Amino acid sequence: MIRPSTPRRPSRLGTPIAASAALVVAFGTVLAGPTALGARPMPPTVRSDSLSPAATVHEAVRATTATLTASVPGAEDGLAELLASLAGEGGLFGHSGKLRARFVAPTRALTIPAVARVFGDSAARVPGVYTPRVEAEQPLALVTLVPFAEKKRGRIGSYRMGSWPFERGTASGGTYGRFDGFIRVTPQNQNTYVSEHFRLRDFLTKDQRAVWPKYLVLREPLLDKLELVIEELDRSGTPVRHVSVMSGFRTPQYNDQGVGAGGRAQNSRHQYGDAADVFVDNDRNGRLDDLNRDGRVDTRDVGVMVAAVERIERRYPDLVGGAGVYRATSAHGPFVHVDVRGSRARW
Ligand SMILES: [Ca+2]
Ligand SMILES: [Ca+2]
Ligand SMILES: [Zn+2]
Repeated sequence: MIRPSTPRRPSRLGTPIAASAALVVAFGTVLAGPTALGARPMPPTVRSDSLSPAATVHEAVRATTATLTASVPGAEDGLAELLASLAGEGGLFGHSGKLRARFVAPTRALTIPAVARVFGDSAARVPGVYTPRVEAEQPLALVTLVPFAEKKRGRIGSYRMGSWPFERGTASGGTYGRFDGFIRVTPQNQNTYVSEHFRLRDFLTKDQRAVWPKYLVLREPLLDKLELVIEELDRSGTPVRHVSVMSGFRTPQYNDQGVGAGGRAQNSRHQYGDAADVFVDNDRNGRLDDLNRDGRVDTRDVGVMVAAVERIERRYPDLVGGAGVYRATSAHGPFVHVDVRGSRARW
């Protein structure tokens, strides 16, 4: 399908175009949300039966790239732009290679005409979780976000969120500024894996249990860092089968309830979707495990996790952020706070 005259610009587009094309192939099927809103699954650009049963993302990438560059004027630029907005420093699957979802604002990459044409208009307009329709070596979901502006008077629908400091004109710089939007989490899509060890539901604010859909802010670099820390623990002799997220995203209205001495920070990173309070819990008893094997569970075991965080931050400076050690109280066991605020912080 490629015209012989199609210009190739590998130096600028090499890896990005390949990875973004994987998305184009991968997201044909609407898992939840859009269907309820009346959207139709888009027609596949590359039919899955035209690929071998063992088709990998890379094979699909090549096929779709060929189709796009041949049939859609400007597609190369569109794809490059799409990937630039998705891939980040670590590539499509992150430094860890373990990301299983990418989050995209509808106003951003997907409104590029070439891409909307391939995904179908609904993928750009309708928030939802889009899952692969071709067999892929590495599964990946595309999450189209709900625009921030859909929050009205502190709510989306009946889900209470409150207001962020940048809406009140305070603390609005850098990573404390406006973000792309919200993930709409439904009973149907809450089990979607966002990385190898974590699902959407793990990061939901722990209130309003009966209210659906819920809304979530979550950033891929946090997931990437958590996966790298798990890998680092494994590598250094602390096998990890399960990490429990005690607290992931916190809506401002929920966070505000816990602000005070010994409590939550007024402008907590948890409100920005890049922080999580976690502990290794291989035996799934709801408490941190005895990671240093001294017969006790205490902050020294949290220290084993912080040491892994330190090594990961040295290796991946773009994932630098906060690490905080918390001791057990009557309400919870010891845990570590991890975030990717962009500058080093320890407590
Ligand atoms: Ca445990
Ligand atoms: Ca211990
Ligand atoms: Zn925290």
